[in-house]
Amino acid sequence: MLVLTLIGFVHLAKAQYKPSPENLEARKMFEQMRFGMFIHWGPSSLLGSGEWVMNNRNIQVNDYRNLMNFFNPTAFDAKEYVALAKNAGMKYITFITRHHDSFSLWDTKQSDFNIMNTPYKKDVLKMLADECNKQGIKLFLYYSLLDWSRNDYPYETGRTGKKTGRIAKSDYNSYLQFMKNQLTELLTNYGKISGIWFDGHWDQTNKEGEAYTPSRIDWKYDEIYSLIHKLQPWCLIGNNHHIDPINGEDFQMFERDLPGENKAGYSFQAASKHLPLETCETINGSWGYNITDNKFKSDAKIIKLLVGAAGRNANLLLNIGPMPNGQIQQQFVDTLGAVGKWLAKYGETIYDTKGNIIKPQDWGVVTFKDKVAYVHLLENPKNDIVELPNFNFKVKSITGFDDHVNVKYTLDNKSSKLILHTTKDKSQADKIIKIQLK
Ligand code: JFZ
Repeated sequence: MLVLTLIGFVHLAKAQYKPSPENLEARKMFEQMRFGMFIHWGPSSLLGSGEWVMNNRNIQVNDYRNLMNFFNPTAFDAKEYVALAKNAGMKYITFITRHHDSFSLWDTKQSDFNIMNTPYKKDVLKMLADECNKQGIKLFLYYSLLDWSRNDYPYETGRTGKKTGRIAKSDYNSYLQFMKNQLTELLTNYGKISGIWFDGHWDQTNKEGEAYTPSRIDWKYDEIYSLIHKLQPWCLIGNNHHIDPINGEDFQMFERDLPGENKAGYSFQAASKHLPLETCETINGSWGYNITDNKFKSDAKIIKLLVGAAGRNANLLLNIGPMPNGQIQQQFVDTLGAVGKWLAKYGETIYDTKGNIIKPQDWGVVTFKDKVAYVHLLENPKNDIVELPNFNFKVKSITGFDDHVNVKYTLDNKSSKLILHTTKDKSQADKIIKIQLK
């Protein structure tokens, strides 16, 4: 019995992922950044209907390949993209290298459905990676596990991309090898990669929210993840699988919801207490370029999202879907400019702060850095009273961030409740109050 138990332990210990020191350091840096740019772009952008157009219109693989003949993003300018992110106060970019349609936006030797075979003929990833390096922006790569074009992807058990005309029997081992080869290229030829953002796991599960959601295929994540960590130990792995983190992952992501919320219906999983967190959102409602989507969120709404994420100890990964020629539409540029302007003034209350020390409240959130707590009023407090429960700190001073004027407060030591007597102007996205702690 004892021997068996011991063998079991040894086995478990072996399987348990132990992040490297570089990786742990990278997680800390990831949390400090708080704001990143997501870029959904590729030949699907040509159709102006979002990145799911191949699936939604049941475009056959051979027909879809025609897009390669006229994807020619002559207005793409890596320098401009990176500068746009930087001026918005973003610290990293997560770029789509290959989405579900299977098109590769780099010079890959593993598939001829790639950017080098378009009239453009240039490696956009290389240009972007070099520019990120120059301008001090970290680069993360989105990589789809799901594929709507390849025959070896197990589409038979998938729930999307079923009508793209595939009939040959799939072969996961072949597909897995293909992914490993591509990931090896990505992690070898483009310098330091800060993270890989996987997506598509959910294609092999029942719909989110249904009780029974195991995957119908074994993705062999241990093989994929260990390859990545072997090639670049600091590279953070995240997977948009909408379930609890899997062994080998370094951060947890939420799609269209702040950690702990589930308005979009993808986030039934709880927020990890150990891993860095990230929420991704769109500026309008679409990831890839959508010519009719004019539901732009206001600048205030985006600022509230960013602050709401920081207050929950999470980063915000905000998306742009450039136009097919590589140009970025004015509405996105304007919003990013407005957020950048806000961050230039209030960045100290967001970057390198900790959230979740005081739980999010009806009126907003609190971020902490060193001996300071920043109270973010995102909604008008009822009766001009802002209650901070479980406030187990000593107060030195409480002032408005903008006007430096003292804020009236009472601290009930018995219940550890801090009460601020203040209100906020409706036109303000966020009113910040600075609490200097003893
Ligand atoms: C995924 C992608 O499908 C989408 O194109 C985009 O890249 C986004 C960031 O991530 O979004 C999902 C994930 C799951 C479902 C739908 C969209 N789903 O389960 O139906």
